Amino acid sequence: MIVRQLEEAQQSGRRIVDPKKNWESTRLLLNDDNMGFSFHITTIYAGADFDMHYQNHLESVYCISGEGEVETHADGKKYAIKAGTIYILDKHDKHTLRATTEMVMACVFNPALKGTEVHNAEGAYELDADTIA
Ligand code: 9YT
Repeated sequence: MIVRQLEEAQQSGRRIVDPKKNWESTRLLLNDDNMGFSFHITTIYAGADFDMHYQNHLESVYCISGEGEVETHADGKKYAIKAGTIYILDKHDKHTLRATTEMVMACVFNPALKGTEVHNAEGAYELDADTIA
């Protein structure tokens, strides 16, 4: 069994800060744990408004706290996000995330992230990222 503490992970290389300063994410469970998915606690900063398109991954996002909205580009639908909301990008949906307040999210990625990924120009993660040492 593997046991980790968020507070400890936040002090380590598991905490990744978005170079564009929209979010930070502490990656508690990664590819080298061999679970088939990765699990992260992500903070979306208040006022963030940015596009993502996970062409190489499926992602589920559960809101622990905060408020915002997610908009899917294919149909222009907007969904309110508050504590208890989950959105599931089962079609690699291109989307915009907006944070009215700071939002804390639990995020699961399949395939698992390796550790150091940040968004490319399309708002996706490449598959050849480095593993955290
Ligand atoms: C909700 C979302 O995808 N935010 C971007 C960061 C991502 N959750 C991550 O790398 O943990």
